[in-house]
Amino acid sequence: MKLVNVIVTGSKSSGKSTFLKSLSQHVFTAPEEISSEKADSSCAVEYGRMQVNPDTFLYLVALSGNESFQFIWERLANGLLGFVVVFDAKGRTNETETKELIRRLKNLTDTPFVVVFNRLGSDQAKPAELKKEFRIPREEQVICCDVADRQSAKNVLLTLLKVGVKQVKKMDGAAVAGSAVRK
Ligand SMILES: Nc1nc2c(ncn2[C@@H]2O[C@H](COP(=O)(O)OP(=O)(O)OP(=O)(O)O)[C@@H](O)[C@H]2O)c(=O)[nH]1
Ligand SMILES: [Mg+2]
Repeated sequence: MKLVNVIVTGSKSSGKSTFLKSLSQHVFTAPEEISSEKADSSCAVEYGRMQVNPDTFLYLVALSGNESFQFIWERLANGLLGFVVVFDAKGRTNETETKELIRRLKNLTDTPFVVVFNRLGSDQAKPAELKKEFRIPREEQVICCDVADRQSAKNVLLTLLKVGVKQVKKMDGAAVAGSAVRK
């Protein structure tokens, strides 16, 4: 049996649990909260489980985006497909915190990530403008979504996979270019 993880993160009330519920056959919360001495606080970790084929389970792990809980990322690194950062684009609360989270992700890891602009109305800023404002490296890393809608949430996972595939292709290209230079 194979297990793969996706970390679903973001600020408080951004829609992480709703995203899990839309996609998962089972949702459960870890019995004990994880504490962080750094912040002198604790956070609950929620898991959503999806069976993607007879022997593969995808675990969506909802975690606070607060820096104090970043150490959990390393513990989930085994089989980690990537990160989904959820931002409540309707309320636009915790904007600074979300920008900081994206900055940390870019600096710390090459693991693919996508940023979900949850509940972005048509009258609000366009994804390209948000990409710029939130300093998100690539166009395909930005996705508008209503996390309460299963199909919309599914598109987020597909987008994350596409970002990962594109990154791998780019690495292959770089390796070929490198070997050409060496010859
Ligand atoms: N209609 C709709 N409601 C949403 C959506 N996303 C979040 N909500 C509502 O927004 C609130 C917060 O959503 P949650 O999914 O609990 O957010 P969270 O990020 O898990 O929150 P915390 O775990 O407290 O940090 C809930 O009342 C949801 O019903 C959405 O895409 N559509
Ligand atoms: Mg939650």
